[in-house]
Order: sequence, then C-alpha cells, then structure tokens
Amino acid sequence: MEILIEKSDLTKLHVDAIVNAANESLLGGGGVDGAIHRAAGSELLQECKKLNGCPTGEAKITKAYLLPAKHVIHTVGPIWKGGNCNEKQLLKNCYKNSIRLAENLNLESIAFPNISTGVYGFPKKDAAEIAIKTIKEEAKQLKSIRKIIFCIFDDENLNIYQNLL
Ligand code: AR6
Repeated sequence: MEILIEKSDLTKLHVDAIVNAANESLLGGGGVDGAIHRAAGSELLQECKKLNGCPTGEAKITKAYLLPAKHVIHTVGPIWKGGNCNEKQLLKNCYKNSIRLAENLNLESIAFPNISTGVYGFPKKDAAEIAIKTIKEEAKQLKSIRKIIFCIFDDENLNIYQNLL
C-alpha cells in the first residue's frame, strides 16, 4: 500500500479512479470539476444528469470517458462557513465515502484533489490534516486499493502536504 503526493493535473493521471471536487448538482463548475468535465467530454455530463445530484460529504461514481483514468468518483466538499457548520466532519466524509466506494468496486488506485480548498474556501492546512488522517485510518481496512495519490495543484498545498506526510 502506497500513499503518495504528486504535483500534477488530476485529469492526466492513469489511475482506476480520480475523485472530483464537485458541487451538489453534479452538473459541472469551475476548478478541478471544470477541468475534469472538459477533459472527459460531454458524455460525462450526460451520465451525471442521471445521478440526481449528490449531498455534501457523499460520493457517486461514473465512467471517465476521454480521461486516462477509468472512473470518476464525484464527491461534494463542504463550503467553509467559519468552522461551526460541521465542515470538518463533512470533509472527512468525502474522503471516507470516496475511498470506500472505490474499495467496494475492487479498484486498485485512486487519486484525490485537495477537496474544498479552492472555491469552497476550507483552510488548507486543516483540510490536509483531515485528508491525511482519514486516509490513514481507512487504509488499515483496505484490501483491493494498493495506491492512493494526493494530487496537488498549488504550491501552498504542496508545502503543507510535504510537511505533514
Ligand atoms: N488538477 C488537480 N487539482 C486541481 C486542478 C486540476 N486540474 N484544478 C484545480 N485544482 P476547487 P472546491 C485544485 O475550487 O474548493 C467547482 O466550481 C485547486 O488548486 O476545484 O472543492 C465545483 O463545481 C484546489 O486545491 O474545488 C464546486 O462548485 C482544489 O483543486 C466548487 O468548485 C479544489 O479546488 C468546489 O470547490
């Protein structure tokens, strides 16, 4: 079992599943969500329309179409509202539910973006601590997943993850 940090674009990774930091509509948006939909092509949106959205903290899976990954796991991070609206637990749920979904489908590799740390404004260090702690806890129970990548896009998150891992 490997847990890795990789500074790259999530849409370029050859893994069984990439995780999308989506919104509750699952109908696309900016940031990594926009990049994933652009790279996957319009069939991804067609499949997402059939999912009837996704509550914050939960996760749903689709095919990945034109992406090099095999699947996209769409999860919805919390919008940061100051920390008293259950944001930490909801962010934990995103990592937990996404990796369990991948494990239940016998996938072997998964890559996460830094969920909620862009437009949704979650403090980056707190988000990284939650992400790493949750994945390490989950890793103890995993059988099929052999490789977990934290795919990092910006230097601030890269510094934080390098210090924490
Ligand atoms: N590959 C990897 N990481 C990326 C990429 C990429 N191509 N592009 C951005 N990031 P954000 P959120 C990083 O804003 O905060 C969307 O509109 C970025 O540096 O994409 O969860 C959705 O539709 C940041 O660290 O997601 C929602 O409405 C991280 O991805 C809303 O944004 C997350 O930033 C979700 O906000």
